[in-house]
Amino acid sequence: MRNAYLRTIKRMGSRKINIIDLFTGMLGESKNISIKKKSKTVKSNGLKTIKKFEVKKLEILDINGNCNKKLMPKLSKEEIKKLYEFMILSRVFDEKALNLQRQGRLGVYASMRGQEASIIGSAYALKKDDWIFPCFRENGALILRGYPMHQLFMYWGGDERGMQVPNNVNSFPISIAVGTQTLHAVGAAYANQYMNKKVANIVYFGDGGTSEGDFHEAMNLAGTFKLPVVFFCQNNQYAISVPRSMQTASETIAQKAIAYGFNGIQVDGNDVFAVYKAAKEALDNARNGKGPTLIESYTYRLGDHTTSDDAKKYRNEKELNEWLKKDPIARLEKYMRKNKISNAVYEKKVLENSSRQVDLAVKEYESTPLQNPEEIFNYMYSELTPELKEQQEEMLKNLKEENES
Ligand SMILES: Cc1ncc(C[n+]2csc(CCOP(=O)(O)OP(=O)(O)O)c2C)c(N)n1
Ligand SMILES: [Mg+2]
Repeated sequence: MRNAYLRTIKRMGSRKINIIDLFTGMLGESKNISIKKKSKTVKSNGLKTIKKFEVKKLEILDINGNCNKKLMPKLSKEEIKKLYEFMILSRVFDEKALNLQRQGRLGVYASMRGQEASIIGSAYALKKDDWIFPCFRENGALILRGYPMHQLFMYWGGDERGMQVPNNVNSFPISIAVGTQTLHAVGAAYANQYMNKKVANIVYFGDGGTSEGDFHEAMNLAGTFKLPVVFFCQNNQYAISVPRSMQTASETIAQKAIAYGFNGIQVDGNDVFAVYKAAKEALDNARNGKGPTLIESYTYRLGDHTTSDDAKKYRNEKELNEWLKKDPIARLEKYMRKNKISNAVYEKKVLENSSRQVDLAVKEYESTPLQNPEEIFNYMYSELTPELKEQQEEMLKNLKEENES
């Protein structure tokens, strides 16, 4: 299917030249427009270049754990350890969630595997008063912000009380509806600006989210009003089974910011130092009245889209193996060992500590009494609509009958 698609694109590519030939011939402007068939470039004489744009990519840590010292952000050894520990905690949480789901102890779950640097590097750059607008793939960012893990398990287990965000965590609820959270973030950023609060907002979304109208409206508003918001796109190369190449004709997602009048940058999303540095600069700019930034975190989803998916049906093993070599955790581990920040004993301790924390969270999740079914009617309207009232009565009647039988 993919090959057929690529063949069609190739055919269209060679036809393009003929269409341009036809077009210039029709206009009789062959003197003004020259077409080099071989290089396929179109040169227009007499036009002024009024603006040129560049798209930059930030890379600091390579797959062998070597870093570009000139670009390295200021991070103490303790801070680097914190980044590592949250990345491991995210992976352990992830593995537990996937296992629970397979055992029927959790609902659908969206894995972060492979995106830990992208998620943790960006969230680590936040200040306590900043706000985060997550989609469904940023459990690690929420954990880093202090979101109780047992509540995340509750949420993924189908208990909406899991998304009752604690007062000490500045986060909006997880947004399953793709792209909608970009508008929430921009609204909040507008409020922050209006109230002169020195607070930044970060909104997460995927490559697929950039095809939503909401994303473009949010970008436009943020650019126009110079709002304190960071658009953080986790480009993990797929939106369920749709590859990034079929999502947009733009060569990068970062360049989309240009059209809206602000900075866009691509970062190696598997390089925690690059992600942290880009996010920190963007968040500082937002807090200091310098407006929004779009960060394209170029990464890869190593797992399935969710537990309801089987990525083997649309991705080949070769591609997966190439990305496995870029694993963000292995890369950071190599750097830390080389720089004597870690050793095998420390790594073992981090893993054990993470497992302990996650196991405790599972215990708390599973020992929480189930929600009363009646509550599903309680939180949307202060007064129920007649239809909902009827449904509520019917449900209560059924429950009563069930209990009596
Ligand atoms: C508005 C809306 N349309 C469709 C869906 C179904 N859906 C859930 S996830 C997803 C793909 C999202 O891809 P991307 O934005 O790249 O994020 P990723 O899952 O790769 O992290 C779709 C289409 C949805 N949840 N919301
Ligand atoms: Mg995606």
